[in-house]
Amino acid sequence: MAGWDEFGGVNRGYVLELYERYTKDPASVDPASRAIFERWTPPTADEAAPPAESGVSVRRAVGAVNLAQSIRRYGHLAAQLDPLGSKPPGDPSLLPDTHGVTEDDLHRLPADLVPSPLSERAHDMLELVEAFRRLYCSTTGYDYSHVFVPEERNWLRQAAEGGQFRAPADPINPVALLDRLSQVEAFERFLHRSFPGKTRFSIEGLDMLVPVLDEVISEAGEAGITSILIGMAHRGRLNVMAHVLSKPYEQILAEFKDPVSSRTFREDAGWTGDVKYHAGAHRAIQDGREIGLEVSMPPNPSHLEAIDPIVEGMARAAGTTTDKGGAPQFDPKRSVPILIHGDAAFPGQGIVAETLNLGRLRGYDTGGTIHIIVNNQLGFTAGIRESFSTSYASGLARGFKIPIVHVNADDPEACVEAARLAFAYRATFQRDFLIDLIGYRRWGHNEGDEPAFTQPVMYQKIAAHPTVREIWARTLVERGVVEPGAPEGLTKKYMDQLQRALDTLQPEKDFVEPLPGPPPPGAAARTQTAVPLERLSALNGALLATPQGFSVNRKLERLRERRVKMFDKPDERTIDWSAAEELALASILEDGIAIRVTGEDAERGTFSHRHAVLHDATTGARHVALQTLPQARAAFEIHNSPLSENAVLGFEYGYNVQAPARLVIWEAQYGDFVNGAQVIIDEFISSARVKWGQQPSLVMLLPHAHEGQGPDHASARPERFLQLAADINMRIANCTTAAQYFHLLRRQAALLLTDPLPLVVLTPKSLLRHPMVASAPREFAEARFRLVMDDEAAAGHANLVRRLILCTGKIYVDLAGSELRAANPHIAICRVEQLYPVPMRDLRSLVSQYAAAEEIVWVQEEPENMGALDFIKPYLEEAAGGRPVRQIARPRSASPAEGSAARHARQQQAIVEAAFAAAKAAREKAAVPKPQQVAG
Ligand SMILES: Cc1ncc(C[n+]2csc(CCOP(=O)(O)OP(=O)(O)O)c2C)c(N)n1
Repeated sequence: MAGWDEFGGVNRGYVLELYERYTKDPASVDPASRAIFERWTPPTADEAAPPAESGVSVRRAVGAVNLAQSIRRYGHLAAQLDPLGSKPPGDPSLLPDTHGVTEDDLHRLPADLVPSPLSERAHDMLELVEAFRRLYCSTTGYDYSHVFVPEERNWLRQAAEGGQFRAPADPINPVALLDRLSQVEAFERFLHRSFPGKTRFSIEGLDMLVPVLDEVISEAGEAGITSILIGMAHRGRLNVMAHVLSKPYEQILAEFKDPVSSRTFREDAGWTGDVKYHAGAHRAIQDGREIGLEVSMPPNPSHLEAIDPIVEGMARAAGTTTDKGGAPQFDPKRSVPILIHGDAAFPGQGIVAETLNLGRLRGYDTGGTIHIIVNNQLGFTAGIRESFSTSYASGLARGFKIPIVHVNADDPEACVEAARLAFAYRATFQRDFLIDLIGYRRWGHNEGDEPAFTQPVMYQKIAAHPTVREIWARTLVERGVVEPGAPEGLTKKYMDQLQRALDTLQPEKDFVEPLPGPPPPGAAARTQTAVPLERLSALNGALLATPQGFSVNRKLERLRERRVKMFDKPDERTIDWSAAEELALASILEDGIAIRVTGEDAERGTFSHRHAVLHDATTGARHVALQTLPQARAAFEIHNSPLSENAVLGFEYGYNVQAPARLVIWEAQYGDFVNGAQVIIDEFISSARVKWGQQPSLVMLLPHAHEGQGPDHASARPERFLQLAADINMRIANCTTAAQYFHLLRRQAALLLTDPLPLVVLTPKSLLRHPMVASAPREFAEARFRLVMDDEAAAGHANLVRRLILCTGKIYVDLAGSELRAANPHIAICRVEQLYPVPMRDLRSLVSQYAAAEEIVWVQEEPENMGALDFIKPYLEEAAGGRPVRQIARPRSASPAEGSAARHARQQQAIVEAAFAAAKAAREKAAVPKPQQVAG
């Protein structure tokens, strides 16, 4: 027999209305409903229909139900969410009139028309509607209706209406909460008094952030979580560091004193440090448990929200085990990411949407993030209607089906309930939850800023508005929980504690900076990376094995057949770029180092070269050879990333710094797109070491070369990386053979723990399959990474060489493969395979070998204002010892490459011809027009 459940999540009022229509005219309802109604027993009075004695029509009963449902759905629009008292927008659907019912009707209808824990306690619909209003239109706005999964929606509704996360079911300790708020407020007041006008980005107006975090952390501890990662910007950061992460007051006060003389400024490491509200902090909580809880807040740049994907990557790494071969194991019950956003930054910064989009993807899931918008209703000077087009600052989260609770930050009990709800939902469904903590900003954007210039009315209100501590203290006195005067005693206690800390401060001693150790000099050059032929051959065999019955795509099968014979002739160039990569990764796994590879289409490879994941030609089943390798002693994972650079690169950065012993590789679709992640490169990858002491070792593979595909499929912008290169902060390579790439990857893996540095590799496109780029097996077994590569053809007659060409990357193949080469034995073509750190010793020794060379020529295919030219020229001049250094390149240009393949070919040919042209003629040919004068 059909019953209510047949209608799934549809509300009962609607069903009754539909049924009434059906009884009058069955054809007036849709066929699916008609089919159900044919088998349906209309609800009895007990169940739903208005009792006959109520005298209320079905239509009005439907209206009553719809009213109740509307309050559930839209009640948040009438909730008092703004502590400053602005009027909520409200909504007509919250009024009985809109639904054609009166209070009298409601009074006569039974409450259980709408099933709810609250209807069990209500005598009639009127009481239920009032209870709904008290719940849904209070200081909490439950914004859930966009959650599509019925199970989740029911859980959320049950949680709100059942009240199990608030007192009395789940009591809070009111005095402890007052104590905490006193501590939070005293900290800010003390800094305000002691360091007037100094920027601290006070938490005041959103003080409840600290108890909210306390609550989440304590729930996490009880649930056995071992790692909490908090990402947040400037606002309230000092307070959170002091109280949630237990950063000592002395250290914070010493930072305010800014004792220059005490700094162990280390010129060799280029240490710059960072402002105090960007620093990171870490706290370990043992609480008698065998495995404690680590709470960490990584350092953060000024760039708002850039920390989001980094925290996600850290949480993923913290929850992942990689100590066995196969795929890594991710356990969502080990780590929890908490992201604290600004109300202007959350809707404004695109990286937020990119990060939210990672949430449910296989390679990026972190088991749910707890988001908190610290909503002070301002973004610097901009107001709400200047900052977002959604109704709330949190609007973006709706599209990702993230439940949202808006909560008035002046209601401590409501805030604590929101925190509990967030954690419980995350623990139950492993999904994101968002708390929109709505408060205000007591001072200007920073403490030296005058907010009344732009928000005079708001700041008049704020000046007269009591703090949340005062409000809570008054409540507790009124409730008789604390004695009058006791709250002031708490504040004094904390002010005194801070004063003592300041009085006894020894700023130079108390100031501690997380300086990184300098990289061991020369470690990279000494690293052994060769792998014996037998070992390589065994790995190759294992990589080619497929599961019983697995049918490999026919085209791929042919390629794989070639690989079977790869080691038959150790001195023939049988190993191409992608085989070299796979062998490098396999040998690294055999060495016990876990690997994570991601990037757009990284599994197959943009250029259809990698095929790290095979798909059975008939069933589509996946086979990942690097996960079935018997030799592997650590886990391997590879994922196609979503179409993002900024968040995805940030995520890998976070994963890398959290798990520095694992090799993390990110590949750009084309190198050109890497500038979509410029913030991550500038603020983290290149400078985190000298600002914060982080030691990243992320690998970035950036396809780069001029191949006639237009301005946007040519350049990974090496000039940008070279401009950022300083203080030994990264390695930049542009290698030209498969064996070189193999050794480079192996060297990176070997140095992860002793000499970690990010590695930027400009990788080939068309050269992936070029015979000149392939290497012989012996080069894998006997050599190591060469920073510079001599010209083997010319080295035997170095004394005859009159022109020494130096270049990097693909142009080498164009030059060395040119038909002009044979006729020019007096020209040597050498390669700089590592651009940074500049291999000066090798360069000097190479140049001195060609003592008869009259000129050194740097040849590049990039325009003169791009590529390595500007960076490398001074080094070449130094190595040249007085001999002239010339350049041949595309003319200076605003765009990296030509939009036409024909023009590209002509330009490329011109470069090659210029490189081989007779000296004088070459100079004329290479002369580039002077940049035009800019008017004005
Ligand atoms: C990407 C970026 N753009 C601009 C800024 C400059 N800026 C610093 S704070 C701020 C306002 C942020 O407002 P909101 O997100 O609401 O946080 P609040 O400061 O109000 O807590 C701006 C624009 C920045 N830090 N980062």
